[in-house]
Amino acid sequence: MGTSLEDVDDLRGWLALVDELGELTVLEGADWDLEIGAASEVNYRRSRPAALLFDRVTGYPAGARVLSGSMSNARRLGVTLRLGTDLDDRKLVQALRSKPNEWVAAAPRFAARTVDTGPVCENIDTGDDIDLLRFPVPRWHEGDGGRYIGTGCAVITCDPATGEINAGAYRMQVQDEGRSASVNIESGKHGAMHVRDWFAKEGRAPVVASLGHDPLLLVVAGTEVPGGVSELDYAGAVIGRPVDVVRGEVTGLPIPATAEIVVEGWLYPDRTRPEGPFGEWTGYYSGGIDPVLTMDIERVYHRDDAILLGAPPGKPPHDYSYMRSVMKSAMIHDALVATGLPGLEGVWAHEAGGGRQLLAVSITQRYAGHSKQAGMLTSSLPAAAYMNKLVIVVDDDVDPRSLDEVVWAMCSRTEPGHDIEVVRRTWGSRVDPLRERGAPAYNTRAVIDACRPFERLEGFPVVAEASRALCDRVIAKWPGLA
Ligand SMILES: Cc1cc2nc3c(=O)[nH]c(=O)nc-3n(C[C@H](O)[C@H](O)[C@H](O)COP(=O)(O)O)c2cc1C
Ligand SMILES: [Mn+2]
Repeated sequence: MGTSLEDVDDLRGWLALVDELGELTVLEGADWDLEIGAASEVNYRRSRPAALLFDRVTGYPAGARVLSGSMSNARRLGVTLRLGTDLDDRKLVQALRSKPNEWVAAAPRFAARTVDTGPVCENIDTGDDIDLLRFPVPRWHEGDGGRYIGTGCAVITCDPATGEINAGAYRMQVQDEGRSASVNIESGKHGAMHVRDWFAKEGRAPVVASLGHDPLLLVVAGTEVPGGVSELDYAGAVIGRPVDVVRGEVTGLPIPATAEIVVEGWLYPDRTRPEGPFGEWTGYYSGGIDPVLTMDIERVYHRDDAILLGAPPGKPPHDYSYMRSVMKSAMIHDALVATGLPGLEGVWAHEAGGGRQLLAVSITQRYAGHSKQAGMLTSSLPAAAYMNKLVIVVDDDVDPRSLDEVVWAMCSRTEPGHDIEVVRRTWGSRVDPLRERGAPAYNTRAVIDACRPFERLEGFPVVAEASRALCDRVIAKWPGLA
């Protein structure tokens, strides 16, 4: 006993603390083929999902493990963000207020620090020894086209001109019987721009991918940290000390020194493999099978008894939808504040929309047009633009986190004839179930003004619910009521 937040500097320290908090369940004897995935799904649909650590996976030695459900509640997400060991939903959201902007500002002071070696170097495989299937890589969903080693991963690239480092979670499917892995980077993502620039400059792109690590690395790689900020430095700002990295033997790219499993190699423009289908965060096998860039792997670094970090998406709620909702809500809130928009009260990125498609924003209206401005801004922010579908702007008496309240406001305050703005040919995705096969990845979105008309704020019908004072009076009279 006695692990504290300050002691957590890798996945093992994280697991020790989470175990002490009673938040970890170990499951033995699961098959990598579908059973790990289905058990994970059953788990995160419970009201109090645990973190699940799979050991003694069928056909694999004890110690070769897979973790899922790492951040599917407030307590474990709070631990991961080093914000506290006993946070609930409300306290976590409060503790996160203005943190994303602070972390962006602090990142340069916590730049990743190069060290000579680390636990990730305990084993380094090269040449014919490279075999990704030495790890118990799950086939997560019944309709998946293969085994995905990269779900909770961090794909590290650099800008060939500036050297700036990026880390993004881009799914990776095992290819060539374990010799290689495809890296599915959607266009417009920071990693995609690095790879494109390297192809133009040198004909190949250096890549490192961490496949098991402190779940904080998944948070920063898997959410929209602003461009120009290295996710590794941002993670340092979250922890309050720099992340230690060793330099890759082949590419020189930074490798988190305490990572569990890391692959290093190159992408080439003409080296692709058929990829997918995969059960996506939209809730569908929506990507189909497409050729995707596949890594030529030259090194596999792994700790003894390595742990793979899984984060399988699917129909929400899914493995990381809670994490995404909380983080996106905080990041979009901070990004809106940074635009100078007045009167912002709250933002919520709903899990039902995978944390992207359905955003609710509450404001105190200050002028005619304010509510539509808030909606249009939100929908276009770099923190929110990718695959957004609906932004619903509500007044400050409506809780943006409550779907019931948001829908009630929409039903009663939206005049569809002039309060729904449709914006076409916006930033969509290959995984959009509405996209026609082969069509470019645009989508269409709507900004819904569910605020009372500004010119009628005074005269608008009064909401029919008991006042706080009246409620307090009856509760004082019959305390058992509340
Ligand atoms: C578990 C997980 C899997 C993801 N898979 C992909 C993916 O396959 N392709 C992709 O482009 N984005 C994927 N994302 C979203 C990106 O990680 C996210 O947009 C992130 O901001 C990308 O980093 P970047 O902003 O530095 O490009 C995934 C996110 C998570 C959390
Ligand atoms: Mn980035």
